[in-house]
Amino acid sequence: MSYEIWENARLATMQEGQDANYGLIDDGVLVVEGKQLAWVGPRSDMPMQYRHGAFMHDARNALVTPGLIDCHTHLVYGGHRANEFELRLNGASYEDIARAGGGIKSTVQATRMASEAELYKAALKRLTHLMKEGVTTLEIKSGYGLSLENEAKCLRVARQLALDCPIQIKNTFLGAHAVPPEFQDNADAYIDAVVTMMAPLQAQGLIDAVDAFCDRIGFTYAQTEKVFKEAQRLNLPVKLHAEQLTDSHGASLAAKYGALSCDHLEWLSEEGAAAMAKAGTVAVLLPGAFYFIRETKLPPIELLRQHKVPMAISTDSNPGSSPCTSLLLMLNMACTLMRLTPQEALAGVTRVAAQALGLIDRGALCANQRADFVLWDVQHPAELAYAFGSNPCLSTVWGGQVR
Ligand code: DI6
Ligand code: FE
Repeated sequence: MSYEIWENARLATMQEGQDANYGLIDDGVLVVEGKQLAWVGPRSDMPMQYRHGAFMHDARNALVTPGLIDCHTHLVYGGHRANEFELRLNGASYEDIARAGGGIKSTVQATRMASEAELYKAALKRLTHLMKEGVTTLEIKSGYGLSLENEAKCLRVARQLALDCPIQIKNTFLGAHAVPPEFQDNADAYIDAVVTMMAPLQAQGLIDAVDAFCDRIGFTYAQTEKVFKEAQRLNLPVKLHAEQLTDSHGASLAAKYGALSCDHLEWLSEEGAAAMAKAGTVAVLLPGAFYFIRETKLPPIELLRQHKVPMAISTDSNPGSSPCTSLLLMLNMACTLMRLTPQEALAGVTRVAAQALGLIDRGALCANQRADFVLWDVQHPAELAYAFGSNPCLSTVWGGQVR
């Protein structure tokens, strides 16, 4: 097979250990073979064998980073919640609205009413926006259907998006997101139903991982563990919405089940952080939700650093707490609101985000990784986190192809 060579690139390789300075290579070359990177490095070191018969691309001195990875989204849902945004501006809190039957439950109603085609159309718009900013892999959670039939409907939409669009999508089953109206006041019975949904969804090829919302407006520690036990039995990896509104010890529980990630984590304790470090669980920080529901308690970034828990950043794109389809904006907010360095933030949407999805074939620019990369109209990678409200993406290469 012949090679395609991208030259005149300034590379931020984001390789492990090298990202003290983003793994920067000033006059860099990427050699692509099929869907993979065959060689990455400075032009002066490139073995001549690759040049023979290769197709050449001029990156025109663009900055090149790995394709961005959005590792926590709820992209498929019906309707919107601008009305609740108004209620909150008139004094109600996010939790007040949830308890009064709004919140997640109102989106569940809209999602159940929507046809598969309507859900697809709405999600495609959001996906297109993310892709325009260089997102090449993302996760989509269910969790607004809350019955076998409606969860399957949403997960099929996510699978269809992946078939139709140049992007890879990981599906996560979040049946344990909220208690649906037909199980009102009987969360335990609903959890039993969630447990029975997993095997059929897996048999239909619709799920890659399992998530739950463990919090005072979500599910208890014991209920969450029931879900995890079944996931473990089915060999499905788990992750958790943990310690968003309270310390419910979700992080320790998730770590006990070898979770890929714990997400939100505003109320994470030292014990939780230590457990995550030991289990190799990634902390997924969601600055959009922190900002939009006006949290005042920051996730304990210093604690995560001390315990060497890898930090990923994601949009949490959803209608209630983060109606956001800009991963670049999250880079900026992770720095301004949560005080991550631009380098930590960029690792958080590339290498560490890949880890949060259990993917080892992407997230950095080096040989044998997927040829997923983005050309940016900026001089230095810190600019990606620094500027907000603009999109410097020039083009995106996904699996070796310009998309
Ligand atoms: N935490 C969140 O931030 C989203 N889900 C969750 O468990 C919000 C979902 C929503 O408000 O619709
Ligand atoms: Fe979420």
